[in-house]
Formats: sequence, C-alpha cells, structure tokens
Amino acid sequence: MNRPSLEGLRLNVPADVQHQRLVDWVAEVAALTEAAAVHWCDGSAEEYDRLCAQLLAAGTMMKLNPELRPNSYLARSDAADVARVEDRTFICSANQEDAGPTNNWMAPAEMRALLQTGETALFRGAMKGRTMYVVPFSMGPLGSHIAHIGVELTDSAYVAVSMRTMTRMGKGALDVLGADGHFVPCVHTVGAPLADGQKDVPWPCSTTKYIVHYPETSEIWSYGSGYGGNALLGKKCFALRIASNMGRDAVKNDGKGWLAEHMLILGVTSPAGKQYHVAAAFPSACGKTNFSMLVPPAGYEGWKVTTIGDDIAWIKPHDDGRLYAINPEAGYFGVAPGTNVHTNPNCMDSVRTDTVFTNVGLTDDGDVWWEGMTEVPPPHLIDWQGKDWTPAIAKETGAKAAHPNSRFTVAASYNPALDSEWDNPAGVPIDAFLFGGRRSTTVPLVTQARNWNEGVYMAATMGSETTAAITGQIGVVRRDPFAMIAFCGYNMADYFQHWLDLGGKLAGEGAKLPGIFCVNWFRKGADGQFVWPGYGDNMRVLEWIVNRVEGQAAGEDHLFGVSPRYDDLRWDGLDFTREQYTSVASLDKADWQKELALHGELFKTLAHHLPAELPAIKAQIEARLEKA
Ligand code: SAT
Ligand code: MN
Repeated sequence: MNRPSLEGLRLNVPADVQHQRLVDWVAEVAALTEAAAVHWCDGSAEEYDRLCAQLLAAGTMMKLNPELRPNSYLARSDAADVARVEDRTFICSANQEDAGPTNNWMAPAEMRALLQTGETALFRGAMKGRTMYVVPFSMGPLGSHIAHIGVELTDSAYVAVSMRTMTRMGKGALDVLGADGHFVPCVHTVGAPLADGQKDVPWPCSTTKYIVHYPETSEIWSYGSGYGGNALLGKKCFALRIASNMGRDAVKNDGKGWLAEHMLILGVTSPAGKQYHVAAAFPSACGKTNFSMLVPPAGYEGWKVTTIGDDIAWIKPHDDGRLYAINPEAGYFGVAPGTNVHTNPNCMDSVRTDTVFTNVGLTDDGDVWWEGMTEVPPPHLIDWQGKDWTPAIAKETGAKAAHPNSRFTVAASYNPALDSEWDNPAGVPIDAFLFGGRRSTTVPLVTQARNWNEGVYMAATMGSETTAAITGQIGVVRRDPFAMIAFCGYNMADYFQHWLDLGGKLAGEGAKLPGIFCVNWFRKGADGQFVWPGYGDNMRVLEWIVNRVEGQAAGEDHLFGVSPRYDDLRWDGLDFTREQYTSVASLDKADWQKELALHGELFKTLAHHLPAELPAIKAQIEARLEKA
C-alpha cells in the first residue's frame, strides 16, 4: 500500500491498516494542521497508561491517592473552557432551511474557507508542535447493525484517553472498518499551536471556538476547546447531530429510517421477573445518569433497575414491529456535583477506581470532593481552579470546590447496575419513552400521552430551566424539544415530522408502539424547595408507567393526557401527603394558558416546516383548557 510521507513527518500507519481512504485523509489533515507527529491509537491498556503518564508530566492531570481512588486522575481545565458552547456550534448544510431556525448556520464553502481552505484558515498549522492522535472508534457494539464507525483526529491526549473510555476505541474499530468501510471523519484541535521551544500550558485551548458539522458529508470539525461534547466528538457531534441526519436520511432506503436521541436507556424488572425497557430524554444535567442507575426505595423489594445507557440512544425499527435501542457509548461522562451515596449509590460505586475526574475539588489526602458529595465538606481542599478552598471561603465568596459542570469519565463496565444486555448488538426493545424537563411549576409529575402524536406533541413542546452544562444564563426556561434543542442536526420541524412518520408507519403495520410519557421531578413549593423526593422514589412513577404499558394502572384524563391520582401510585415506605402530591401533580389554568402561549411561540419559530398535526393538538388542548 502507498504510504505517503509528508516532508519530515512520518504517518506511522500501522502495518495492518488497509484502508487507503483513511490513510489519505490522515495525511491530508496532518499536512493541513502541520502536526509534529502522528500516533495511531490501538486502544490498549498500555497505551492508555502511557498517555496518562504524558498528561501527568504535562500537568494536565494529576494522580489521585491510589489507596483512596485507585488508578484515577484529576484534570483541571482552563477556567474559560468548562462546558459546551452552543453559540459556537454550527450546522453547515447546503441550504440554511435544512439546519432550521434553531441551529446556527453558515454556508459550507464559507465555513470551509474559515476553517480549512482560506489562506488564514484556522486549522492551518493548528497542530504545530503537537502530536496528532488517530482515534478510531465504534459508536455501538462492534459490528452491530445499528452501530457506526468514526475516526477522530485530535491533538489532545486528554481527548484520546477519554475516547477510550467513552467509546469502543482502537484496533477493534479499525478491524470493523476493514479496507473500505464507511467512517465519520472527525477533526479536533485545541487550537493552540506551539512554536519551536514554546512551553505548553496544562490545558491548551483557544478563545476562538468552532464546533462545526457538515451533515451532507457527515463531517465534524471542532476548533478551540478541549472540554466534553466540544471535543469528544463521538458524543453529541456524531452520536446526535450527525447521527440524527443519518437516521432521517435512511428513510430513503428503507421507508422508516431510525432515531438518534438524547436518551438514557434502562431495564426495569418487576418482582414477577418481567423486564421492560424505558428510554428517557432529559436535557443535560437533569438527572439522566441518576435515573439510569436508580436504586428502588424501601417498599420496592423485588424490583430492579439496570443501565443500558445514560445519555444517548440509537433506536431502530425491527422486523417484529418493535423499536430496538442501543447505547452507542461505552462510558459515562457524568455531572459530579450532587452525586452521592443517596442520590446515586451505583454511580458512586462506578467511580471508586479507574476514573478521570475533571474540574472537581482535590482533598488534602489526594481524593476528590464536590458539592453534595458529603453533607459535611472537608475542612480544606484545592478547588477546581487550583485555589485554596474552605467552607468559610465558600460562605464568604461563593467559591465552588467543583465547577457545577465538573465531570467524571468512567467505563460502563464499572457500573454495578449494568444491564447484561447493554452490549447486545441487536439492542433492547423499548416499551416506553419518557420526556422530562426541569420545571419548578406547571408540568405535572407524570402524564401519559393518549396516543403517539400527542406524545410527539409533549416531547416537541418540552421546556426546561437551563443548567451549567452549557455556557450562558442558568435557570431560565427555554423550549428544549425532545431534549434535542442543541443536538438535532437538521431542521427541528422536519425532526418532528420524522417522529410522526415513523409512528404512523409502524402503527400502519399493526405494531404496538411504545407508550409516551412526560415527567417532571422538579416542581417546587412556596418555600422554593423541591417537593418530590426524586432519585430512588422515581421508581414509584416508573412502576405506574410499566403498569400503564400493561394496561393495568388507573389514571385520570385531563387536558394534557392521563396522570395518576394520589391513590393510583404506591406509597409504601414513603411519607408523602395528598397535599404534597397535589403540589407536584396539579394543573393550574393560568399557568397552562401561559405555557400554551410559549408552545405557540415555538411553533411560530418553526412554522415553515411544522407538521400540521402539532398545532391541531394544541388547539384541542386549548379547547379543553377553556372548559376546565
Ligand atoms: O459536554 S457534553 O455535551 O458531553 C455533556 C452534556 O452536556 O450532556
Ligand atoms: Mn447529554
């Protein structure tokens, strides 16, 4: 095979790589970025250890006390590179209309000039002085018919080690690719080239950031950030923005297509031993990881919840008429603050060893700590910015030990609640979809849609109070349809249509569709405190949901769907009064008038392609509200 050799740069292509297109592309990007060296990742443990040692030497990571947190590291990012940058994220489809009104758009040629082809293009020379890592990965079980391969070229060793945890990375993915397999090309640079002899900083990044997707060619180009979804390109960029396009485009081939969703997947087994699968969409930092690892409360002996995935689901119709889901990821990049032995014991177990923590606090004995980990904070620690922190300092200045979007990165295999089928290439059949935002008012604890289209309406009009997972203002309600506002890689109105079409086609073939439910764990009382206990007690809602799927639970019809009355839920082991239930389950007429006006605003924004079914359902709800 032809092994191109760039002037002074060896491509170091492993002998068993047979994929000429891949090699040519690696050569092209190495030439463009003027990388100083190229390393092909094999995904081995030795390689992981070597890269971690390198990151220790560079000061990006430090080793935690091996007695307290074996084989684990703490990384601290640049203080300005701490979350996804939605205002710097672009969908560069040929026509702006295909990106739709909820995405930033730029014409592909214009963006390419800026990033790749122009004389001062940002990627030109962007990897000077750095090694370019070639990171082959599979999103989904190796060889699964639902899975897809990507290759990320990155100049960040932190990204390379994180990709090993978050995906099936290395030789296995290359083997699936073979000599001619399809892969999604993902190019990432921290955007901080090093001049000869220039000393590096612990967390290189740039103040200029571009997170760019070309849906027509399934390409991702990311510039300037080393953090999370900006840089681990298999996650939001590929598994949601590009994959949502792939799933919609597949309609042309098989008439149905598939779904790429911002959903956890869990298994729930009843005391009778029957297992159900639930896929649930919540915005970032609204408890997907906690819900996917739920431990049933006292009173629920015999029930078991197991994790298939905690963030993303790829869902495909199967010959038996059901929708099957895989988790395309292989690890968790979860929010640390608030995680503790009560809120998520399985997660605390998962991160006991072999974990990379980013932007949490460092205790004096070399362990990690974050807000909410223990009731009593340590008397002293080093905060996420490397500064002294004490409870007194925190009280005085409001300084956080851990950044609110600090994260742990750990392989799924460490999760004690991992479902035995989580790696099944065929996926698991979905019985119910849940959609939920963070709403202190208006939206009841749980509501079942009366049919598929009403469910699509619920998901499409979902709102949520913003969190620290994205840069920008926190706590303001924004519409977040399907929890996909930041992740749908094409026109949101067309995406609604895709959901409606898929349900319509499956129903037309006589399939029993999953039930669709809207949940809200976050209603607050007059005192500003959450009323619903949440976490393990969400099992009570989950029980009602699976019983509804079986046609065995009662509920009450209202303007929005069907919800349980107080006596339709089981309260064993919890002291939760009728009054408290009313305050999390009631529908207030004035609140709903305001809410429907906001639905109307969303529909106005999306008017151009909006499926007629949705305003029709809105009109029905309004008519019911009028009579209420
Ligand atoms: O940074 S990520 O996009 O990977 C995490 C999240 O916001 O859900
Ligand atoms: Mn997410």
